[in-house]
Amino acid sequence: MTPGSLIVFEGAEGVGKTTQARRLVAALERHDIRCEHLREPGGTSLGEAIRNVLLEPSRTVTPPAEALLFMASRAQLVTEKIRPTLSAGDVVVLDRFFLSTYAYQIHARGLPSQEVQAANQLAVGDLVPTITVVLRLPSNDGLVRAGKRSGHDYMEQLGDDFHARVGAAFDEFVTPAWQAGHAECGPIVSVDASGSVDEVFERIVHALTPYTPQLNVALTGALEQEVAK
Ligand code: T5A
Repeated sequence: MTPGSLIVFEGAEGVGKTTQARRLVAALERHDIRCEHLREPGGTSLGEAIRNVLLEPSRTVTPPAEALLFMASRAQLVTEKIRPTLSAGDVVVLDRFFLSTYAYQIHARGLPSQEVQAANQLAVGDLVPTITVVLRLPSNDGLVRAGKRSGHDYMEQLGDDFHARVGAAFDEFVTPAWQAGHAECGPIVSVDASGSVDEVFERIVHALTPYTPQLNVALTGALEQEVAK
């Protein structure tokens, strides 16, 4: 077991993961808790190069190659950034992790689950998130939020059926039955991502507190600051 905490944000496109991850990091840092905010794919020099290949709108990469590129980015990130940060007792706030692979490559692309999970295990070893927060919105609402920014990247333009399968996968991952069969994922909580950024943040803090006792003073302080605004 590593001494730090690994808090993962997951969910479909545009549900507000990055916005809330930044918010959480800022709240923890205000209480002198050292945090590293990382993203997948990316977060290392190799990972960012892979991200550029994967998200380039006109790219041609086969589904198995796509899965292995996500895994290569992950393996590098785990070794180069996540494990050292956790070993130092610090917090990693991670924008997407292997639940995204389960949703996009296994459920939506239809790649064989055992092979993909085995490759994922090669990338992460015995690393299990402290807690994964799945932000949930109807899939089109997230795509609309994401599309307002600057057009769609490769994965975002894959069509309604693909994104409906992604959304259905995340709906399944938050159920107790699914989690009982996937100990490698650690605990997963579902948070309603509708409403304002402040409202969603408050729900996230409440969802985190049972799993992050060492951060609760900071999290309670963040909520008090919210009320005082
Ligand atoms: N992928 C990834 C795989 O297929 N397999 C894998 O194993 C992994 C790891 C990564 C892509 O790769 C795929 C999944 C993805 O398709 P990405 O850009 O990292 O791409 O992930 P996205 O989900 O596409 O990231 P987005 O930035 O689009 O979405 P976020 O982070 O969920 O949303 P965020 O915070 O950027 O917000 C989107 C917009 O909504 C606004 C924000 O200001 C922003 O403009 N917003 C709100 N608006 C109203 N109310 C709120 N409460 C709002 N919160 C945020």
